[in-house]
Amino acid sequence: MSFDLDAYMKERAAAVDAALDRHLPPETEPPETLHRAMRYSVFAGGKRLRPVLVIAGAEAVGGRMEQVMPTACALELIHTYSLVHDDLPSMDNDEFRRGVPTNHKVFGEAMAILAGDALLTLAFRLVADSAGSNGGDGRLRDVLNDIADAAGHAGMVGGQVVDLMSEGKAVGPDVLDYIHARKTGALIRTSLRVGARLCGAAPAQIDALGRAGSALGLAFQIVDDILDVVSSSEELGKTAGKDKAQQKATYPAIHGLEASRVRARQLIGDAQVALVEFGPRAEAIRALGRFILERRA
Ligand code: GRG
Repeated sequence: MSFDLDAYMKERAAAVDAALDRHLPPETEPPETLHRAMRYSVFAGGKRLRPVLVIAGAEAVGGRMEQVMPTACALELIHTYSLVHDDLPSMDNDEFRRGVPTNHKVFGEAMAILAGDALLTLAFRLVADSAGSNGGDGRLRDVLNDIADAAGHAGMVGGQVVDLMSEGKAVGPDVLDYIHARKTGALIRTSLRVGARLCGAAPAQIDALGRAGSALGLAFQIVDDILDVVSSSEELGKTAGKDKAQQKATYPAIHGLEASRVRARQLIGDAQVALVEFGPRAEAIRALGRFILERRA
C-alpha cells in the first residue's frame, strides 16, 4: 500500500495547530493587538510544511512527534515571521498572503513588524522548552545553533538581503542558487535536521538529512518560482506573477520553465538517494518530496 501523505499531513498539522494555540499568547491578554496580530498570521492557513518536516525528521531516526513538538512549532513561528516581514511595503509589498490580507494591511506596519519580532523571539523560547525531554545541554546547543544559522545572517535573512539587492539586475545561476539555498532552503533543511537531532540522531544521520533537506529546500523554491509563473493568485492565496513584475531572479527567468521542472525533479531524486539509509522510517519524507514537486499552491 502506498504512503497516505494526505492523512499524515492532516494529522500532524492538526497536532501542530493545537500546540501553536497553546504556545501563543491569548488575545484576551494585553497587549491584545500584538497577540491578535501574531495569531492572525499564524492561523491564516499555512501548509505547516516546516513543522511536519521537523516531525518527519524525528520519526526517521525512531523519535516521536511529542518529543519535538515545541521545536516544530518554533520553525512555523520563524517561517510565519519571515512571511509577515517579507510582505511589508519596504520589502515585497504584498497585499495577500495565505489567502487573506497581509498582516500590515490589517494591523498597520508598526504592529506587523513587532508581531514578526515577537514570533521570532517566542520561537527560541519554545526550542529552549525542548531541553527537558531531549537529552541534555549539548544537544540543545546544537539545535539552537542550527536554527539560528538557518534563520539569521548566514541563512534566511542573508538570502533575503541578496535577493532584494539583486532586483532588476542580471543575476547568474550561482547567485540564484545562493539566494534560494539561504532564503528558503536553509529553514527547510534545518527543519529536517533538528527533529532528528533532538531525538539523538548520529552525526552521519544528521548529515544525510541535511543533504536531503538542501535538495528539498531548493526544489521547493524552484517549484515556487514556477508556480508564480503558471498559477493564478486565487490558486496561490498570494499575488501571482510578482517575480516578473519585480524583476526577481528566478529559475524560470534564468533557466526557462522546462529546465526548471527538470532540475526540481533531479533534486527530489537527490533527496531520495540521501534518504536510502533510513529505510521505511523515511517514507514520510520521501512522500513530502513528491508533494513538493507536485504541489499547486
Ligand atoms: C523577511 C527575513 C525575511 C525573510 C523572508 C520567506 C521569505 C524570506 C520570503 C518569502 C518570499 C517567498 C514567497 C519565498 C518563497 C518560498 C516560501 C517561503 C514560500 C512560502 O512558504 P509556504 O508555501 O507557505 O510553505 P505556507 O503559507 O503554506 O506556510
